[in-house]
Amino acid sequence: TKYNIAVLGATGAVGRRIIKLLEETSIPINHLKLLASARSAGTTLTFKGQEVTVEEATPDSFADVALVLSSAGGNVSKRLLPEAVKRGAVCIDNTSAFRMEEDVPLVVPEVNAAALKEHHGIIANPNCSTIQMVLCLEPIRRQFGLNRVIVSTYQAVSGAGQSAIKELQAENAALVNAVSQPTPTILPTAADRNHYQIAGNLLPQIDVFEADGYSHEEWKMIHETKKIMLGDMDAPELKVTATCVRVPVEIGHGESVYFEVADQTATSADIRALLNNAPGIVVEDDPSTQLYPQALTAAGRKETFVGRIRPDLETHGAFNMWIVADNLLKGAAWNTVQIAEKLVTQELI
Ligand code: A2P
Ligand code: 11C
Repeated sequence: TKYNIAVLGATGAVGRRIIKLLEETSIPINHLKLLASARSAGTTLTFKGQEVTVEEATPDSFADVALVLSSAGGNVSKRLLPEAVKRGAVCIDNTSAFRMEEDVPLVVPEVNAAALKEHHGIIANPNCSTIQMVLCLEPIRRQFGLNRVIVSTYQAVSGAGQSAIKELQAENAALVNAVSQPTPTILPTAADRNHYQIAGNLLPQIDVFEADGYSHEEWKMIHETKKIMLGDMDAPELKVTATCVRVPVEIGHGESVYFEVADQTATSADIRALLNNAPGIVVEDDPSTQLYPQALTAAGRKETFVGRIRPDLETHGAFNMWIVADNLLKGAAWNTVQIAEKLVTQELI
């Protein structure tokens, strides 16, 4: 079988990378449809050396489409994906629109590919900062048990889309040229009222705030982690807390992760060895040669990088580590294409 595939949000930061990854995929593709808003209808993008015209996404765009890879924002997903499912398509959605619905698998293939079997037409791709963290925590949880996680993130602006990258670049240029700063319109999030400069700055807000004082990004890291690793978004047996911070970096989310395991015999050498053998992870960890993951070296790579693995000096069974991944690849486009490949090989489309 060859599949008709649609990329929804094809012109975006994630969509463009999905197209690129589909050039190398093992999935047999019959026809690739590129969908975006009316604004970019008629423009072209390249797939395998051929120009493909971008079309405006409408419900009827999905007739005859087997698989939709979607990254056009939550509202677009809410409006169009049920229409795609009605027309027989299976959708992999990069937004938070459906992630917490009971019958929607939330999948990182290396962690919980088995959950794909339960799908009812929509599969959710987790939030980028969640993906890279659970990828590294799951081998540890399986081997040693996991009681508690405290994470602080250092997230690149590309998580907020192509327009946020442009905003950082314009602000950086104004800094370098010592001219007045342009008025920020996107960051910390287009969905909130106030916008602040990110160049030369740190913003402890990603997404909007919840009533409890946590940002929605922090909420996602807590509840997505529990759903992916334990199958229950409120699982009480694992405690997770998060602080999410936007940094003036274009690509590559960093995370400082403190975790407590159940098995008190675990050593950092054990954890390093475990992560070394885990799929999708590259250990870069040698203080003697100053080897550790960096945003610049992780950008453009599909793997997740981990280093600075060390025991807490005062709490037994507790460790710290530093994780970096390309938020647009493993955090989004690559994880989505991996899910698509699994659906095809497991005959779930
Ligand atoms: P467009 O380029 O036409 O605006 P990013 O996350 O980088 O900001 O990209 C968002 C993606 O979602 C773009 O491809 C954008 O298309 C697409 N998009 C935005 N609004 C809509 C819409 N109403 N219908 C379909 N696609 C949309
Ligand atoms: C960011 N993590 O860095 C966000 C982007 O729920 O898919 C992804 C938002 C999401 O801004």
